[in-house]
Amino acid sequence: MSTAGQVIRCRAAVLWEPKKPLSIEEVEVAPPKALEVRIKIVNSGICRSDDHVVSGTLKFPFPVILGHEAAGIVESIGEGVTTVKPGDKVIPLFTPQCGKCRVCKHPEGNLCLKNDIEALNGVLQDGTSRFTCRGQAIHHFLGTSTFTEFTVVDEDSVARIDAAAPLEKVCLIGCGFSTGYGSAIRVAKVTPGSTCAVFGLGGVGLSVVVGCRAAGAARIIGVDINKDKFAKAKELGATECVNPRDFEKPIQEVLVEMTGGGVDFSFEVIGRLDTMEAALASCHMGYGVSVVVGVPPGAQKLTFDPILLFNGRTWKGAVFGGWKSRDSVPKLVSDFMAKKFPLDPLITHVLPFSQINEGFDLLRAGKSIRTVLTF
Ligand code: CND
Ligand code: ZN
Ligand code: ZN
Repeated sequence: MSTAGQVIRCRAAVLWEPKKPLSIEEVEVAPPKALEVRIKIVNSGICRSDDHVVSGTLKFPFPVILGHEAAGIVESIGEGVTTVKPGDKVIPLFTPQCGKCRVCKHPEGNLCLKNDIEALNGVLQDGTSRFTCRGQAIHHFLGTSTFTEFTVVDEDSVARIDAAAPLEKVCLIGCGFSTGYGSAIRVAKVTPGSTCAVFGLGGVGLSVVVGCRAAGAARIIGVDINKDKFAKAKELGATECVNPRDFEKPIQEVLVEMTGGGVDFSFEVIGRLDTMEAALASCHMGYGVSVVVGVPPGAQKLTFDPILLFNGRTWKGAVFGGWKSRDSVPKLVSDFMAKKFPLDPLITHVLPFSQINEGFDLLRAGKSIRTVLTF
């Protein structure tokens, strides 16, 4: 029986307040309004950005349904929706692409002005929520909210993908893989023969490694305080790995020595101020480029020596690997299916949705790269 036009009651993981476990609750999901799409989530990965909200590092309104790295099937569409239809396989997009704003029209920009990444209001574009639980409205997360059996997103926050795509794998294209890979090939524009340093070898950092290798980097140096991450980094293309805790001197000095002056490209894929500065200082003067990929901890400011920039280094950053989301996600899915890059090595755990808190614990303990939840 069709559920279109009706409120759906289903399970969702609600975070009522920071620093608490997620709570699996029965929620009501309202039908999509005009230019909105209701999606049945099939698989969702757990990304560190979700945990940043749980830990309080990323300030967000509560209660909220987190999750922003998923794949699913369209259940129903609101009035005026033309780009997806019920039954389509889709990936929700935490960076929308309206196609009309100044950023969308700029050839390089991807942070569409319809995004909720800057304001963190926790609502859809019309300013309201489609979720309620125990009589209370629940916030959306970055226009996606994928830790739920059903979600509602704006039409410009969803991409239709190949009907043959394996959702349990391509869900990583919704965030981790695309963010890392794009940071290397689109944002830094890594060049053949270059030397790269990747700070943080989680799901996103390892995807930066994959991107550096695809771009033809000759040396890719992985940097992590958890040496258990090194084997996988090497499998994916890192030529060497270093643990800052093995050295007396700051890691930037180690990298400058290892590379005879500094790397061509560095990436901070952790979300810490000290490693952002270390990554910048690891770049060669005159031309080095450093990319901030890790989410900056809320309400903290950086002080650093501007001579680092004056001497010709470039410091930049981007969300979602700089990809224009609706244009790029279907192509990335096709590229995966054409075996242009792997996703399997990033998936270390698969758990039923009901064990979502276990998935978060694995991430916090440094034991998982990506846990994929099955609904
Ligand atoms: P994950 O936690 O899996 O990886 C981080 C890695 O950093 C781990 O392997 C840690 O051991 C390592 N680490 C921690 N502290 C240090 C340190 N001081 N020095 C060296 N290594 C350290 O996280 P993830 O890969 O899922 O995400 C990484 C970051 O990317 C995180 O901040 C997340 O919020 C962010 C991100 C950004 C975007 C975007 O659009 N730019 C999208 N999603 C996630
Ligand atoms: Zn993410
Ligand atoms: Zn736009």
